[in-house]
Amino acid sequence: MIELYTHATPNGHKVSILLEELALPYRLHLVDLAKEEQFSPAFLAINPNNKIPAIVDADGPDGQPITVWESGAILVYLAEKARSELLPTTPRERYATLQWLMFQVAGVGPMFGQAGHFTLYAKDRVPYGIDRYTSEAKRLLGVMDGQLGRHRHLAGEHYSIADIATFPWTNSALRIPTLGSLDPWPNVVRWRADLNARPAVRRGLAQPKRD
Ligand SMILES: N[C@@H](CCC(=O)N[C@@H](CS)C(=O)NCC(=O)O)C(=O)O
Repeated sequence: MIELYTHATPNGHKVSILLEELALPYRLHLVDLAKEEQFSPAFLAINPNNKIPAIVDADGPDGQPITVWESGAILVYLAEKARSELLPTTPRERYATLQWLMFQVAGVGPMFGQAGHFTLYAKDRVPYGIDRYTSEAKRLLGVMDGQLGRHRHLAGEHYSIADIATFPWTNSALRIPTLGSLDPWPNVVRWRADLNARPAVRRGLAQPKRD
């Protein structure tokens, strides 16, 4: 059984979507960020970086329990555990998948996150921060749109953990007022519709239930 420590955020949804796609049994533990539960000693013993998501798998690679945090590492771990083609084994497809996964973890997540922070949550209105992160979010959407105009999915024709990692962040992009709709990126809109139609994606997005 996999223990998933999470909250209803894009980074948390990546893991619940993949667990649903893989049909791996898991037990969900809500780490309520609004109550700062990520700083509790119990959670810090799991992830000293005080961020969700994190997993504990009682049946690790050597049969012993293993803890994994950082969403990208968790997606790789789970796909490999399940021997899933969501992380292909052929080298060319595998590196394309890891490349687009890292594009999300190092680029899309932090930049969309900052764009959301400066436009929705910053105590003071900081035009420099709003402009800087909005234009970087738009640039990244343009990169994705170009790739999705050439290929059905981010890493090529196959659906992969790179799509699963990126999709929830495009949901949060819809809430960034300086981005508004995703209509300027029609290939992203088409790809989002494809993913939205997947039952496992819908189930994963519904976890954990918001209070
Ligand atoms: N690079 C990390 C980012 C995780 C992250 O930023 N998690 C946020 C929620 S989406 C969090 O737990 N924030 C709580 C905090 O920073 O105290 C990953 O990909 O797992």
